[in-house]
Amino acid sequence: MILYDAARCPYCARVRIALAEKGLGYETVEIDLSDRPAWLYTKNPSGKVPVLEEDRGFVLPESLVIMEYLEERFPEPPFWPADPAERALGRLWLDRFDVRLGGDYYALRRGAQSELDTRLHELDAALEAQPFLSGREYGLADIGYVPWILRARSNLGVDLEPYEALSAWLELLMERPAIAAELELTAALGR
Ligand SMILES: N[C@@H](CCC(=O)N[C@@H](CS)C(=O)NCC(=O)O)C(=O)O
Repeated sequence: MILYDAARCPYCARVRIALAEKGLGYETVEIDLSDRPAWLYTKNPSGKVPVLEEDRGFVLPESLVIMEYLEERFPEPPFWPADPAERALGRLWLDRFDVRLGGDYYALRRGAQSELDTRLHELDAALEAQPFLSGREYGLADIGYVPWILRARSNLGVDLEPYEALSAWLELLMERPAIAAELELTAALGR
C-alpha cells in the first residue's frame, strides 16, 4: 500500500494512525503541498492528501472514507465499538467534525475570529461523561479528532490544561503507540 501523505496534514494523520492501529505496513510518498506534483490530480481530482493506493491499483482519497475502508478490509482490531448506539454517536462526531472542532481550529490558524475555546469546552464536557468520544471504547471518533488537538497544543500554542477531561483523554490516547508516534511527528514539525 502507498500513502500519499504530508507530515503536517492532520487529515493524513488520521490515516497514519488508522494504518498503525491495524498493524499495516505501507510506503509513504511525501507530497509538498506548496508545490504539488501534477500527477496527484490523477489520483485525487481535488489535489488533496491523504490518498491511499493499494497494490492492485485501487486509489482512495478522503480521510474518513479511507478509515472506514481500512476498518472493513482489515476488521481486526475493530475500530468501532460493538454497541450500535456508540457506533452511531462515533459517526456523528466524525460527521460534525467541522462544526465541533475543525472550523474554529482553522479560523484560529488563519488569525480570524475563532471560538476554539468554546469548542474545547464542549469536547471537555463530552469527555467528562465518558472516557472516549463515542462512549466506552476507543475508536474512529477519537482518531478523527486527536490530530487537531495535538496540533492545537503544539502548533497553535493552546493550553489544554484547563480542559481536564480532554487532557485525561489525550493522556490515555498517548499510551497507544500509534498516537505517541503522531505526537512525536507533530512536535518535530514545530509551529
Ligand atoms: N476532506 C479531505 C481534506 C484533506 C485536506 O484538506 N488535506 C489538505 C492538507 S491538510 C490538502 O491536501 N490541502 C491542499 C489543498 O487544499 O489544496 C480529507 O478528509 O481527506
